[in-house]
Amino acid sequence: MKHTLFSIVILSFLTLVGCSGYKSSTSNKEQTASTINIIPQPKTLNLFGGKYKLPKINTICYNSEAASSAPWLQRLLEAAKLQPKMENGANCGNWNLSVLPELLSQLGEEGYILDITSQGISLKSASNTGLFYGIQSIRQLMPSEIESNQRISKKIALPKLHIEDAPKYSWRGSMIDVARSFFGKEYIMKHIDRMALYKLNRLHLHLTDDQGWRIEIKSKPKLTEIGGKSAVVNAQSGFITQQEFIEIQEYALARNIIVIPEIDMPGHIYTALVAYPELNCEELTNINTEVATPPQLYSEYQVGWNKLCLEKPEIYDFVSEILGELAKITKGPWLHIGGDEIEDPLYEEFIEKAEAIVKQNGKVAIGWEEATKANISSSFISQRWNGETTSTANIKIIESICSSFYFDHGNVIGQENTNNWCKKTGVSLKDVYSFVSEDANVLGFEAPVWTELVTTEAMLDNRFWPRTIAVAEISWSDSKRDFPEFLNRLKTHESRLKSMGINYFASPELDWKENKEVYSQNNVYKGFTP
Ligand code: TNX
Repeated sequence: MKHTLFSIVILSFLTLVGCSGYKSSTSNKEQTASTINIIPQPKTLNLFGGKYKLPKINTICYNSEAASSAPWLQRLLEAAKLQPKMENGANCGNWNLSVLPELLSQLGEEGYILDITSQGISLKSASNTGLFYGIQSIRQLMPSEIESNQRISKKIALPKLHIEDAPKYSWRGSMIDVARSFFGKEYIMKHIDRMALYKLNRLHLHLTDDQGWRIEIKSKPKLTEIGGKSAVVNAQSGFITQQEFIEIQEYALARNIIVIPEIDMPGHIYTALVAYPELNCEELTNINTEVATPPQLYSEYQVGWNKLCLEKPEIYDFVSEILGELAKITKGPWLHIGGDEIEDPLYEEFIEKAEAIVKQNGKVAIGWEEATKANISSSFISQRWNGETTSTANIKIIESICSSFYFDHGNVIGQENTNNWCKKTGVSLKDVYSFVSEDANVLGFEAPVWTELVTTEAMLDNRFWPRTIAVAEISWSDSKRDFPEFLNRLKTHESRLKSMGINYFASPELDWKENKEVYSQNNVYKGFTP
C-alpha cells in the first residue's frame, strides 16, 4: 500500500513537471505504458503525460532547407497507413519539419529537438542529418508492425514529450568481414537499414583477406577472378563490383552512414599473392608454405602466415594502383589499410609508405592499432583491438577492444561456431554496455564480426543483434550507465527486430524468444531512396 502510494506520488510528480534524463520502465504497469523505450537513449527527455492521437488527415509541413528529409517522414507515415499531404512552408501542418542553421551551436550537426503536443509534432535540427535521427526516434515510438507492413489494429497515439538529443561520439560503427565469408550487396544494404534505425553512422567493410578478395579492381582483374572464387570452408564466395560498391555507399549515405573500405596489408593478403605471384619474394619466403602454397587457395583459419614481399619496390606500384582505384570510388574520407598481425623488419616502412599513398589520393588512413608503431602522421586513425600498442603520435582512436566488441565471439559462453581467444566466456551484452573510455582521443566505437566461423546470413544476424544495439547506445548516449534500465528498454525492441526479420540471438539477458519469422525480411525503409 505504502509502495503504491509512493508510486502514485512519484508518477504524478513526473507527469506534472516532466522528467529530465528520464527513468525507464519498472514492473509497474502504468509506468511501463508511459515509458519511452527509444534506443539510443536521448540526451534529455521530458514527458508531459497523455498522448497525441494521430488524426486521419496528416500534413507534413517542411521548410525549404528540410525538403530532403520530408520524404523520409512521408514514408514512415505511409508505413503506418496514414497518408500524409506534403506542404512546403513554416508550421503549416500537424507534422512540422525544420532545418534551422542557428541551432547548430546548441545541437551540433547530428542533434535534433522533438516536440509532441496536443497540436502535433515538431521536429527541428540544424541539419537534415539531425532530422533523420529525429525521424528514427519517432519511428521507434510507432508500433513495430509498421516495419513489415502489417495492419495496425489500434489507432496510433504518441506520448506528449520534449526531446533534445545529440550524440556523444561521432564514430558509431559496425564492421562486416565479407572476406572470409562473402556477404554481398543485398545483405550489406539490409545491414545498413538496420544500423540506421539505431543511429549508427559508420560501416567498415573488411574487403580482403587470406580467404578472399571482394572488391573489383579494374587494373588488377585477377584479384577477383581468383580471389573472388575462394572463401572459408562451407562459406559463400563472390565479390562486389565497383558499381555495386558505389550503390552501397549511396544507399548508406542517404541514411547518414559512411562506408569505410579496408584492404588489409601487408599481411592477410594471400589471395593477392596467388593472383599476382610477382608480389612474392624469391622462393616464397614471405609465405609459410606449410599452411598453403600458390596456386592453391586457402580456406582455413590461420592468421599471420603470409605477407607482401616487403623488400621488393614493385609491391608499392601494386599498393598505389589498388588504393588509387579504391580512393576514386570511395565517397567517404577514409581508407583502411589493415596492418594487423604481421611481423617484418620493413613493416613500419610499409605502413608509412602506404599512409603516404592514401594521402596522395586525398584520403585519411585508418589502421589496426599495430600500424601506429610506425611513424604515422597525426591524421592517422588507430583502430584498437587489444589496447597493447603504444602509438608514436597522439592520434584519434576507434575503440574495438576485442573483449567488448569482437562479435565473432559467443553471445554467451560456449556458443557454437564462435571464437573465444580474446574472452573465454564470450562477449555478452553487458560486456559491450560496460565499456567506458575516458580517452579524449576516442572518436567512438565499432564492433566487427569476423566471419571465419560465420558462414550464413542467419549466423551473421545472430552475431550482430542485439549486441549492435548496445554499441549504438554507448556511442550515442552520454547518460550515466544503468544496465538493468537499458535491458528494460531493449526488451521492448524484440517485436521490432522480429518484424524486421532479424535472426537475433535470443539473449537470456533479455528473456527473448527465438525469432521464427525470419522469412519477412523487411523494414520501413527497405529499398527506399528518396
Ligand atoms: C583477429 S585483431 C583478427 C582477424 C580474425 C579475428 C578472429 C584483427 C585486426 N584481426 O583477422 O578474423 O581475430 O577473431
